Amino acid sequence: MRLAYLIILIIIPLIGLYILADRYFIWEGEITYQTDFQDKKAVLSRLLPEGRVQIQENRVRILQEPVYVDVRMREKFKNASVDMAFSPENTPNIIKLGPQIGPDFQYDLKPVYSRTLEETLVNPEWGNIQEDGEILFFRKKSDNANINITDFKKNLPDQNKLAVFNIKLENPFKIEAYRAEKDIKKTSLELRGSHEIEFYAKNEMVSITFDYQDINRLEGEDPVNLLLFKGSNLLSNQQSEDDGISSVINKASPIKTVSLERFFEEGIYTLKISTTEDIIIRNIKTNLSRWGIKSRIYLANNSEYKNLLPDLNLSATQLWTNGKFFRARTTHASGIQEVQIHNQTFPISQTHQFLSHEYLGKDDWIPITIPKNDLYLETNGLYFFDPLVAFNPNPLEINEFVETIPDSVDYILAKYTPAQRTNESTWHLNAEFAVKNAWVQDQKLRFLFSIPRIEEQKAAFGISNFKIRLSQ
Ligand SMILES: [Ca+2]
Ligand SMILES: [Ca+2]
Repeated sequence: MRLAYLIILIIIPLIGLYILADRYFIWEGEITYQTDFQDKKAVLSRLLPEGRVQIQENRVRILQEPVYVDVRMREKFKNASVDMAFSPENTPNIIKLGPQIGPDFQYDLKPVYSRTLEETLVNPEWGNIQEDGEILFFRKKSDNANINITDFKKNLPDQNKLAVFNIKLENPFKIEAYRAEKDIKKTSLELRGSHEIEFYAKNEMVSITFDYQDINRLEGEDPVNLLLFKGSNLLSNQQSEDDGISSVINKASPIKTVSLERFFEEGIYTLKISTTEDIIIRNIKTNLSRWGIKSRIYLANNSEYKNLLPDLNLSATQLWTNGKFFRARTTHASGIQEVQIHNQTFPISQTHQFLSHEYLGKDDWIPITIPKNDLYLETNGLYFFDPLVAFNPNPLEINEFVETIPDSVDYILAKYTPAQRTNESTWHLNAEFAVKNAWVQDQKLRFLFSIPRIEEQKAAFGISNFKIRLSQ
């Protein structure tokens, strides 16, 4: 009898207090939440928006992106460590995850999964060494006895032989037998919206001028920003104002000009033209002898714009690239066409849909012919309007487009935590995030999954358990 009283009066309230305390207080400066995403929890939301996921009996499958989960955050925490159990079946090429760090779409995303790297880990042709969260993959055919990551970084191989993942290396690119040009050459091009130019200069004065027009087809002002970078360092920033017309009048401004002139020490530089899609860049005039347009190009010399820009030259565009993976889209019926990529036909057969193409040959430089333009084209390299200015300053970056490692690549340097292969049907992903300066709203911190190309690849990311440990 006394024992029963003891239980009722002391032990049960103690258990209750412990449960409450566990929910509302933090033990030892850390707290762990977990969910299978089947139900909404007080501390973790489901994966949202609901229309992008499919709930199955033992897992939730992400089919479209982005999706997010809200984590309750009543206290300040410094770190979040995530452990996800997932199905390795039909995974997407890349998964990025990260906390919100500002309003709207500001997330500190980092790649937490790469199918290409996971496949390379078990590929018998490749060996690897792992040090401090970094992995160096090497082809077994080459002599790699006593290789280590620290020495490898000090003495990098030729960039044609190297691929990188989630890692920034000091760019050692140099051209020994280089002659600076003084003459300014004009290249006619018709580019819509923001573009980036990457170039090499060597102790020389460089002048770069763009002519552009504002077609005033979209609501809003159309300033043009010219941002110059060396690596991630911003060297200069200049802004040209809108033409004064921010409404939709479908009338082009007269030609306007932005230019940059300065001395450059030897190195690789990036010039970003950041603007709206009302701006059509008409040409570039420069004495640069090595330059290309980086990753994304949007060609505007199509009949769609002829009424706005009557002097538009509608002939086919001829480009060269060191890229290997392509994704393209047109937004107008007049852009339906057959693009030639190194003698292979890449049909752009419908509007508003991204189509992908992978070049598996061994050539370093690939010609691309775009008969009708009006094409938004992405690649993992540079585009050149003239093969004489072509150069290859960067190692191949393994991103969402790279599904096959080209034969020319002998080494891959990656900052990556491999998945733990718990058993055949369940693997685990582990990732750490700094959340000290994260954007917490209504005591909730949002984590976003960004899975580029998941729909296009008809892939899925099936999660059976999501665990997050927050610590101070
Ligand atoms: Ca506008
Ligand atoms: Ca305008």
